[in-house]
Amino acid sequence: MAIPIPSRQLFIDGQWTEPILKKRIPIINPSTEEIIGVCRSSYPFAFARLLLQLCLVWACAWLNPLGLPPGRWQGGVGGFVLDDVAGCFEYYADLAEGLDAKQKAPLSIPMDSFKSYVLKEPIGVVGLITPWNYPLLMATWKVAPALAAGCAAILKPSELASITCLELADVCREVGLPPGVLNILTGLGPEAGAPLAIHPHVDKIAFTGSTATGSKIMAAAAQLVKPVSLELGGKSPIVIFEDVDLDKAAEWTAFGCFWTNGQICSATSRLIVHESIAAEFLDKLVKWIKNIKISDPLEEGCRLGPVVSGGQYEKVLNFISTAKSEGATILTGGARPEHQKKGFFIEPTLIADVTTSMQIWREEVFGPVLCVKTFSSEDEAIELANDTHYGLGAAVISKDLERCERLAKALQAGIVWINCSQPCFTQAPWGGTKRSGFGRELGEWGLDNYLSVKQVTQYIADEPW
Ligand code: TXE
Repeated sequence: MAIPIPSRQLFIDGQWTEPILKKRIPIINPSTEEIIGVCRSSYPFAFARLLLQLCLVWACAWLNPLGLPPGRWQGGVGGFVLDDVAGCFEYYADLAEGLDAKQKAPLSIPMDSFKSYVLKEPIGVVGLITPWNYPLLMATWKVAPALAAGCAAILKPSELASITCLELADVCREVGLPPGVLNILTGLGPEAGAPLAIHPHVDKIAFTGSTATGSKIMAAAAQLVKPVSLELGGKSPIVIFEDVDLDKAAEWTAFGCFWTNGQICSATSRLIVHESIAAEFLDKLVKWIKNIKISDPLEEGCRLGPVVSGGQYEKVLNFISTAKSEGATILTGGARPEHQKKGFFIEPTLIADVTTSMQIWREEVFGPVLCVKTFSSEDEAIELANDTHYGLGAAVISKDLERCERLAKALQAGIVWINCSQPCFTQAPWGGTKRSGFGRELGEWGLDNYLSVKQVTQYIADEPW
């Protein structure tokens, strides 16, 4: 079924605006490789001053919590994971309501002649740069807390998936968000994203995407000592102990890596399994993987669609061929499915005989590729799991809950899942350690990302000090 793609411009100061740059970015359906729409490419230097002045005005004037009727966010958004998107807006609207009450509570300080309290204030104008996987949800994780904090925002979605984000603009108008509070600029990273990082009137950058781009943004922002929060790549482990129910563990393992085609920063793409059950477990896992239905996502029963783009398709296949050339063994998958003649489809792939120096063990694939190593002791499992520059997620599967708790402490990751992989809740902090970035999205931590803490201290004694 063909889905009509609305033709959109840029959303600035509450208006659909034609960019000065006439460049168009084609939108390609990854299932059929057909061009199904175009997206505008902006070049903010041309109108940056006007835009940012407008944002500054709103950042100063619009400090009150959103207070929007939650139900209305559900209408007209369009796109993926709509409940999560709506839930996230509702959650931050509620948190914002309580913000004033939490402020001004007196601090306990050791001198009676002084009274101190804290004000939490909007950081100002924030640049929100988001990736193509879960485009609307990733944008919402930033837009909702930023607006709830009272900031004015410029959202720069990925050039590969901007359309659903642009739909947010109509919702903003529908709910009466004042013009200029949320602006949406589409375009390429270096042209539409990079200027936000170096512009003096953008007070903070929140970014989700690759570690390489995150590092560039951090370097640019450092020139102005501009705060950044970064949610970057991952190479998350899933550790399977010998006491597990093999079927359940196989299902969580497959889900943890292949859900959304492995195109999730937190995908548990390194399987670390106890040697005593490895053969039987891998056998079950291979059977499970072979049963995954690969098709156009619009087809009934689809479990795995195409990867996002031709570039990503080539990149993932290169990872697989490098693994083979380095001596690894493909247990299942490794190629385009025979029945899919068109589209960027790749079979879910399981790779064994991996060493810790191989590219497939070390680098984020961002595709349906799982690699496996075995262990013999808990210490060895922890060492293998932590053997990565990344630190986003980690999963441990075992019936021994004390052991799971020990691993939860020992694993170097921002999120640890016990007896599951990938669940994500609006109330719980999300983010990584090491090269997976810093700062936390979601929960109250997500709101703090956009608030600046001000200490106010008053001298209250009569006599001179
Ligand atoms: O990501 P980028 P891309 C991984 C994945 C993928 C690779 C590249 O492996 O193959 O990254 O994908 C904007 N200044 N992940 O190119 O470059 C860009 O326009 C400012 C992992 O899509 O990180 C987009 O809006 N902004 C990841 C956003 O940054 C810049 C999710 C992300 O793009 C910029 C996505 C610049 N210099 C890809 N360059 C995850 N772990 O969640 C680009 N951008």
